[in-house]
Amino acid sequence: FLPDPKTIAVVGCPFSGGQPRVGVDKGPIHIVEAGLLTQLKELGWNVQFDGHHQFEEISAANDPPIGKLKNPRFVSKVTKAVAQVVGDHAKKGKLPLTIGGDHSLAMGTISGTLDTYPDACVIWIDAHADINTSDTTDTGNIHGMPVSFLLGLGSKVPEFSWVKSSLRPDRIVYIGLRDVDAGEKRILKENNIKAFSMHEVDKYGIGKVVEMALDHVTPNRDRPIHLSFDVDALDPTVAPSTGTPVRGGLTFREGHYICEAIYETGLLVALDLMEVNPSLEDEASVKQTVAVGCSLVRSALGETLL
Ligand code: 4U7
Ligand code: MN
Ligand code: MN
Ligand code: MN
Repeated sequence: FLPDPKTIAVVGCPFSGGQPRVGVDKGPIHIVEAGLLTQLKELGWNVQFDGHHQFEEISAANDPPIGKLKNPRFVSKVTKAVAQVVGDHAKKGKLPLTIGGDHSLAMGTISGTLDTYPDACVIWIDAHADINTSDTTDTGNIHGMPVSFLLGLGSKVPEFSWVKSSLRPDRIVYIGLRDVDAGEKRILKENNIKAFSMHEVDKYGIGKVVEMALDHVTPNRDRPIHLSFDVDALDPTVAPSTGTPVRGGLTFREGHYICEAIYETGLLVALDLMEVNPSLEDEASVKQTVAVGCSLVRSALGETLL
């Protein structure tokens, strides 16, 4: 889908308004400082980086909850702007790489992708399903809800009416799930959404799981793929510095295998790397998590072992 010469447009999103823990906004800054842009150039890509995304803060005082949703105006404003930026890059034939920041940003990135490629499919790598609706959420944290907005589920929240809610439930697939709320389990079942939890990863192995996931969303291997990777999909021993760690996650290799296999399809049109929080855990853990984030991205963009 991408014209030559191939260009990555890096969108750094220092945003944490979709969840309560400070520091996830520093994720993109650390990842870029670790040398990701040079590493991608070494893989043969043109790399465009216009600086980290700038946005005006809306203070909590001016942003009271709407229903249960926390910071709704701030999240809506930032993710809407990100949708515009990602969509503009994609329409110019570039591959947007969005570095978060919290996962509410995917409401924006995937809206931008769907605006450009209406038949795109989504591969969502995460410990969590992020499919709570404005009705089912217990926490009110919008990083746990982007998928429901993209599918158009739950009570409508006018603030988010701009979100592309045209994603079909059979065009998204999950890998890595292990902490799914009761309400989310119901939503997944009711909508027949395909999910490979850690149970299926253990049972079939990651190679078979990725093949089955691709068979589900793009049986003929012809649909554009948006890969949204939450670093908390990895086991906390591999990626400790993240806001909602859950034990029993993907190994280093399983995470990289997913990225490598998706690159090999030649169908990848957009990539998110989310939820790296450099203010959590000790310095060595931060370094490790940032380095793993960079190497996942390199794998998704063509780095091979041989
Ligand atoms: B992440 C949670 F309740 N389900 O809704 C919620 F467990 O982007 C967690 O995947 C959401 O890190 C995690 O708040 C969002 C909770
Ligand atoms: Mn998660
Ligand atoms: Mn997530
Ligand atoms: Mn998280």
